[in-house]
This record gives sequence, structure tokens and C-alpha cells, in this order.
Amino acid sequence: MKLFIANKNYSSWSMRPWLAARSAGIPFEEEMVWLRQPETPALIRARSPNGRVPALIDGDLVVFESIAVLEYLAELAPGLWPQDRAARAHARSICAEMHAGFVPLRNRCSMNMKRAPAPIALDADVEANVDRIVAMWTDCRTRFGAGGDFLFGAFGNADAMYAPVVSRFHSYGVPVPPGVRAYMDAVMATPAWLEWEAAALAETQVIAETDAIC
Ligand SMILES: N[C@@H](CCC(=O)N[C@@H](CS)C(=O)NCC(=O)O)C(=O)O
Repeated sequence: MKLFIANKNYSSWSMRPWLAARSAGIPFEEEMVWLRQPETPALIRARSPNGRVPALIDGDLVVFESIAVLEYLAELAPGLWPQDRAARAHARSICAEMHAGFVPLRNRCSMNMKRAPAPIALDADVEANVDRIVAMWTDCRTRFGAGGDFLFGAFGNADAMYAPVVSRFHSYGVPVPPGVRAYMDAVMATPAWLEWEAAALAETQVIAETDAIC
């Protein structure tokens, strides 16, 4: 099984299934494509029918769109979703919300793991995204998080889906309440995060902050 991804420093959508698979102990190879090169669109299109990374290639099967890849991974490792049906439904809801939304935050706070953490002025629409995510994480930790340090206790798909937001909040110095900071620190201390981050920091390609990746 191979996960087709882009730059670890910048590709937030690639990060999600990579963290989920790694944290669940699912064996996979990876193939990486550099973003913003002349050949990038053709290289991606040759492997992924939507012309985007990530894509998971399992034999003849190509699973694309990060949310579908997370679902596929959870079929291999069911612990990626909470065991409780109501918690699982909520985890899927917030994953869908991330996949479909938070466009202002995604556009104006591009993931860049090498960015020296420093605050920027946030427009009102970005602030509204931040407020919603802070409320969501606080609610998940309160209602479902008792069994561990993550949104639904153990690290799972919901944490993988929001890991690039953890990175953005950290890099762009977004003020958060202590409980949310503790959650972010827990995510940033996982072995999977540390492995991804070390590879991201070793990359050499630089893409301008104004050239929003996603
Ligand atoms: N909705 C897609 C979004 C994937 C996406 O936008 N990926 C970006 C990289 S993070 C991409 O493939 N960009 C292609 C390019 O910039 O050429 C998903 O969830 O997988």
C-alpha cells in the first residue's frame, strides 16, 4: 500500500492520512511529489484522478480525497474512529466540517512547519474559524476525551484531520485557552507528528507564504 503525498512542510491534506496510518501502525510506503513545479500537475494526475494529493494506492484501488482515505484506513484499523456510536458520529461530523470548510483559515494561514512561531493579525473571518475550532476542540475534550489526551481520548482520525490546524495555530501564534494548548501540545508530542515534522524541517523547497497551498 502506498500513500502518494506532497511536501511535508506544506501539504496539510497529505499530513492527515499519513498521521492516521502511522499512528495506527498501518504499514505503507510513501511517494512524494514537490508542489509548484512545472511537472507537478501531470505527476499528480497520473496517480490521482482528482489531480490532488493525498491518494492511497492499494493494488488496483486508488482512494482519493483525504476524508475517504481516512475512512479506508479506519476499515483497516477500526480504532481510528471512537468505539461509541454517538462519539463516532460526532468525530465524522467534525472531520466533514474540516474537509468542507474553514477556507479563510486555510487560505490565510497556510501550513508551514518551518515558520518561526509568531502571531499575525487575523481578519474577522479567520477569527470566526478559530473561535469555532476552539469551541469544537473544547467540547470534544470535555464530552469525549476522558480516556486520553486527544479529541476522543485516543489519537484517531479526528486528531489527524485537525493536526494541520494545530500546526497553523502554533506557527501563527493564535491565542488559545490553556486546555486547547494542552491538546495541541499532546498532538505535537506524538511519535507520528515528530516523524513527519523532522522530515518537513529537512525539506529544502521554499514556497512563498502568500502562495496559499491549502
Ligand atoms: N479535497 C482534497 C484537497 C487536496 C489538496 O488540495 N491537495 C493539494 C496539496 S495540500 C494538492 O494536491 N495540490 C495540487 C497542486 O497544488 O498542484 C482532499 O481532501 O484530499
